[in-house]
Amino acid sequence: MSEKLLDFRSDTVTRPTPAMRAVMAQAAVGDDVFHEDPTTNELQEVLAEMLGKEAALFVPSGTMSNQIAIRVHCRPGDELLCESTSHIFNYEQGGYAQLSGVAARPVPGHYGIWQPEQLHGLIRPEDEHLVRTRLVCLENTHNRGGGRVWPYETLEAVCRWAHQHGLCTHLDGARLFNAVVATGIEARRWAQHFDTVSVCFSKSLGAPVGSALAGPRDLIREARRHRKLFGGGMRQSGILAAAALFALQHHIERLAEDHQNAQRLAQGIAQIPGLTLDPPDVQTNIVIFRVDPELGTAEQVVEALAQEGVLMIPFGRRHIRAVTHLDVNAEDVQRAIDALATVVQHLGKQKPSAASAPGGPYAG
Ligand code: TLP
Repeated sequence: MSEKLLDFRSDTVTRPTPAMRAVMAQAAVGDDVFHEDPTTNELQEVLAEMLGKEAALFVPSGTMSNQIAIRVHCRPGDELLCESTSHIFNYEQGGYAQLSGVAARPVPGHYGIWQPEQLHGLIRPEDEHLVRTRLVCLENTHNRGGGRVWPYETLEAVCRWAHQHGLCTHLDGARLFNAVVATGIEARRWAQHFDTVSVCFSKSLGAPVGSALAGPRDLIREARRHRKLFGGGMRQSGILAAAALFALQHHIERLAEDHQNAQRLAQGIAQIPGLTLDPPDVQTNIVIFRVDPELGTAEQVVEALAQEGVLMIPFGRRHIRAVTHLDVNAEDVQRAIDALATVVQHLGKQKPSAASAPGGPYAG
């Protein structure tokens, strides 16, 4: 196959652009463990300002950023509330328990979004048998919810409830800037409702590595200690921070293109028999769709699609996720739709043998 491989598995797959590489190569650097890396210091200041927080800390990954946040807010024996499909609950190896002795109480939302009333009554009373409810974690946009943006008033109400009850709030804003572009609501307005906010540069913003945690100065000072403990103290990190700064300057507004491409992809998918969008509407750069069991499993569809040069990712047995990003354009989206249509037509025709194959790897 001569055509390029189209990678819709995640927005983490982007390669730094030549312009981004150029600023990385020229970045002023020093030893960041000595607080002497000027580019990292600049990134932390710029981001703190964008989020309306006192300070920020550059860290290697979104997972580390979330786990450090949990550790600054909680003590062993505390409990955090999070949405059942959140990244913190599902995809961080229960790091809150492994690393910080914290319990998590998952609360199911609607495509990742809660109604404030759902939380009423969930705070544990003071009793020596019980964990102490301490922290509420939200995710915006919500990955597993199909890139859903929290309705602003709902998010505000949840955080107000948390603070009124003495709980801390943390935002996993791995894709916060997608929510900013989708709604026109500035990052600092979203961020003002949270004690700490994590953002990722390595997802939709297109940087090769890095996330940051922002919050009050004393908490970020503490976060720095935990980063060192977790092995995340970096040295000439300015090379990476330069890419993140470049991404903040040049790659936020263009997220609108990714959102349009996701819309195009969703419209194409909706026309293909056997595939159903789930959630039915696409708000940002993530498209999740369901595969009719008659076609086989999500994994079978993804494998067949890869043969056509298009990569997507199975999300469970029935769902597939596709993410638009800097390295795919409208033409690529059309190719992906055509490839999906071809694959579905082919698998549909194979239906009788596939359905009757007993005990195969995907049986049941
Ligand atoms: N998400 C990855 C996978 O882990 C699923 C992806 O491809 O979407 N919060 C959210 C909401 C995320 O989506 C991710 C990564 C993280 C945190 C963790 O970031 P990293 O991978 O930098 O540790």
